[in-house]
Amino acid sequence: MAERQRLFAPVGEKEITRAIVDEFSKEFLDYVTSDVIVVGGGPSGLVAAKDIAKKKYKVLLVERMNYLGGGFWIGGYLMNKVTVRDPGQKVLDEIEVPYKEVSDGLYVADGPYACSKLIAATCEAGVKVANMTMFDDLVYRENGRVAGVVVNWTPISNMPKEITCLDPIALEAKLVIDATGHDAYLISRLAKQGLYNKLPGHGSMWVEKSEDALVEYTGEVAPGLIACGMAVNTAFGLPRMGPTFGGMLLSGKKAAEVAIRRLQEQARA
Ligand code: 48H
Repeated sequence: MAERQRLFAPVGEKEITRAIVDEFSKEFLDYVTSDVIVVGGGPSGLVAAKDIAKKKYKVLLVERMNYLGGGFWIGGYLMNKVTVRDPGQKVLDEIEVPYKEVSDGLYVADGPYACSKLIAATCEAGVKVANMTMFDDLVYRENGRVAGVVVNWTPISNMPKEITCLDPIALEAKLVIDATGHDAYLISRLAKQGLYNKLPGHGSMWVEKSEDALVEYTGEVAPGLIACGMAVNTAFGLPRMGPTFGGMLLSGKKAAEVAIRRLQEQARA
């Protein structure tokens, strides 16, 4: 190949590998313990993580996929326009997402625009992300308090179950948030161990009831464990709301308020 003037800096493979391993390891070590771990990077988890981090708490967001956003990229039926009912648009205002009022109190925004702005706002607030990381179990203390999560790489969690001894590791936190959507993985884990009532699953669609109920029921479901988003509907048998997201955004905000209050109480105790 003929020598040309270089466009890029003369950095080779080993430096690139070192940069990745070094930076990842330092951050991961630092986040072995956090103020709050949010599991699930859909709309409710992103808003909760962002609002808590904005108050200068240390927040780790655990997400099983390589991308964040959960169901917020798509409005419904694979169509990428997301809707919110008043007052959900206030969160869109906060993260500077444009929208259109299509009827009294109903707003439509672009899914990719809204979702990417919410992800950016979450990162800008200081939230760190452990993606490709699957929630596996809770860390539980004898005083009945959830004190962290047990995680593994997503590809490892998806290996055939007959392959054993690929143990997960634990991350500690003062509070944990279940934002895993319809499956409510963290609360179901508690339920499987008899530490929480059997989960009823979410009810059928009734948008006018569901979003109010979701925000009302968002909160601490067990000592140290807060639920937000669709996980709340699943945990309390609340109706679903279908393809509208104001409830998710406001549930995330309420989860953050509850978490901040608890962290302040813990600091005073
Ligand atoms: C790590 C995990 C694990 C795990 C799941 O589904 P989401 O978008 O959740 P919400 O509650 O923020 O929003 C719900 C909304 O998208 C929706 O589905 C609506 C409005 N439905 C209404 C209706 O009637 O159906 O995001 C959950 C996130 C995803 O990114 C998952 O990949 C992640 O959690 N996740 N991450 N470990 N075990 N399980």
